[in-house]
This record gives sequence, structure tokens and C-alpha cells, in this order.
Amino acid sequence: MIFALICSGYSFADKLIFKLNDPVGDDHGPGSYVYPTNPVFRPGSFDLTGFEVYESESDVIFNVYFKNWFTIPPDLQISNNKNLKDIFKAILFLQNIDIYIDKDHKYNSGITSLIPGRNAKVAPESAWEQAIFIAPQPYLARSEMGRLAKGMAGRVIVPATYDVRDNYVQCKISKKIMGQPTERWGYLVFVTGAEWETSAFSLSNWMQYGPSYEEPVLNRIVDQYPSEWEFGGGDPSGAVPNSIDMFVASGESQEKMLGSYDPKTKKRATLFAFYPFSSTLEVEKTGTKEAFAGEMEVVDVLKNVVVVNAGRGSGIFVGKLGQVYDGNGALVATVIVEEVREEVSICTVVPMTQTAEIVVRMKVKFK
Ligand SMILES: [Ca+2]
Repeated sequence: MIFALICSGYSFADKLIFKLNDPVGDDHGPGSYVYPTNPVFRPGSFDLTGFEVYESESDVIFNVYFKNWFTIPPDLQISNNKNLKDIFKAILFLQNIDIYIDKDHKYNSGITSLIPGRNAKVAPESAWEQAIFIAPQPYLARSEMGRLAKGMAGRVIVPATYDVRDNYVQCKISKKIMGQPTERWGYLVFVTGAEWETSAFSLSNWMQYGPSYEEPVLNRIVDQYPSEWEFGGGDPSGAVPNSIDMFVASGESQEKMLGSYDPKTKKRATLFAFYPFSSTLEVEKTGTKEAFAGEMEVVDVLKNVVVVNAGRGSGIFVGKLGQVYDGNGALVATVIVEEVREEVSICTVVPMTQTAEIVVRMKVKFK
């Protein structure tokens, strides 16, 4: 035990805050993604298996585990220099790791977009305050953040150094920057393919994918078909997310979450953070009527989106929580109002609260 602790580089003062495991073999995004065909993309090298957060007196420490050992860059594979090979044995070369932290778990408080090019958005209940972008080329990543994502660059830490050991990456960030982790913190963590060169504005991409196309900050785009250097298994809509594997809360489905994009309307997938200490969502009271009480009905359901027959004039407001009940009066899920229209309101299901499928005509109670 002592030996293991020393070898893995921990001091005894480091305290585990939590650990989350991820299934092996789900390095396929929404279910269909395949690796590029070049053999440097070793099977399992994008397969997340675990995420740990530790704290020491001065730092917050993040460990991200993968199924397979990191690939040695192709130039070094043909080198006979053993010393050089040993030095570069542990290197992050093909993967970007994004860690977004929702620190207050407050509805719509924080940023709901991701670093450009990830091609997904964050649900308002998981809006984040600070992110860590672990990149193979940190200096280039920083300048690209400044060029393509000025608005959020100040909230994204791109660590200049991190350790790559065996099958995990460890990065330590000072508490002076991160603050003290609390039980309210939620985490959205996923891996994308790392691009080595900056992208230039590409008219062909813009024409193919439409005006919502974003120049990526050093991540690979998932294509319809795999090629030597690009992932495949997406579709030609330009709406597919570029995450290959992602951590989700227990009971949630990565495939469902990453698959919640719409190729027709080009609506991006909505991602939710996981909250290891099941902190409760805080909702600002922004409505006009204090005590809106009513029993409404589900009139339509699509994935995690629920339409309820309460529109303007009913007193309902964005951010309000409602409970969905089945015919026997059993609680099925909690929903949150996203948008109020004339006759109906659009709600999304609060993750981790759904116990059964929501169907039309189920009752929704707003307190
Ligand atoms: Ca995995």
C-alpha cells in the first residue's frame, strides 16, 4: 500500500474528494463513432475509465484515466534512441481533455457554451464557472483560445504542465486559482481528438455546415466516414458533437446525451454535468407570481424535452420546477421550464430525477 502510494506520486496529505468510473468500450460518442484509421490511434486510447479529484493544502488535483496507454508520436516510433523513447513514453499527443466545473449549481448561472469546436452546449442547470483544457500544445491552445474564444478565455485554464503516467493524466491547479472544491461542484469531462495545427476559417466548412459552424480550438471534427486522421461515424449535418468519450452521472446515458442533437434543425446536443454529492439545483425566482399552483398535463415528449399545456398567462416562468406523475400518482421525474410560449411551455428533465419514461397525458404539478 505504501509502495503504491509513493509510486503513484501522491503525498499522504492528498485527500481524495471523489472518484467516478466510466465503462470500458464506450469510446464511440453517441454510439456510432470510430477511430481514424492510422495505427497511432490505438484502440482504447480515447476510452475514459475513471476520473478522480484530490485536494492538497494548496492544490486541486485531477486524474483522468484511459483504458489504453498513450501512443508514442509517429516520428519517435521509428527512432532507435531508447533514451528519447523513454522520455517521450508518457506524452499526451492525440487527446484533448476538457473539464468544465459548475461551481454553484444554480440555474442559468455561468457559461452554457463549450470551447469552440466541441460542437455541443451545456444545459442551463450545468452552466459552468471555470474550465480546464488539458492540451498537447498548451501554449498554442492558449493563443487559440485568445483568438477564437476571447469571451471565455479568462475562465479556461490551460495548464502549461501536467503529468502523464501509465494510463492517466494528472494535473494540479492551485487553489488560489480554482478555489476550494465544495459539494455543490459539478463536473463535465470529455475527450476529443487533438489537432496539431490551428484551423483557418474554411469557406468549404462554412458552406457545408452552415453559419453555425465554429472554428475548432485544436480539436478534430468527427466526419461521416473515418479517414487516416479523422474520426468517422458522424453525419454530414455538421451538428454532431466531437466528444469521443464522456463521463455521465449514474443512470444517465452518454449515448443519449451526445445523441441529443438534431441534424435537421442543427440543434446541438445538450450536455449535463455530474454532481458527485447530489447537490440540489438552485433556481432563481424570476417569475411574476409567487405562488403559481396548478396541475398541468404533458402534451408532447421528445427525448429529455417535455411540452406542458401551461402557457403565458398561467403564471409559469422560466426556471420553475415541476414534478411529473404517472397515472398512479408515482413521481416520475422533475422538469424545469426552459421556455414559455403562448399555449405551452417547453421543459427539460432534470437529470438523475427520472425513474420511468414520461408519456403524454402524465400530470405535471408546479408548486
Ligand atoms: Ca469509457
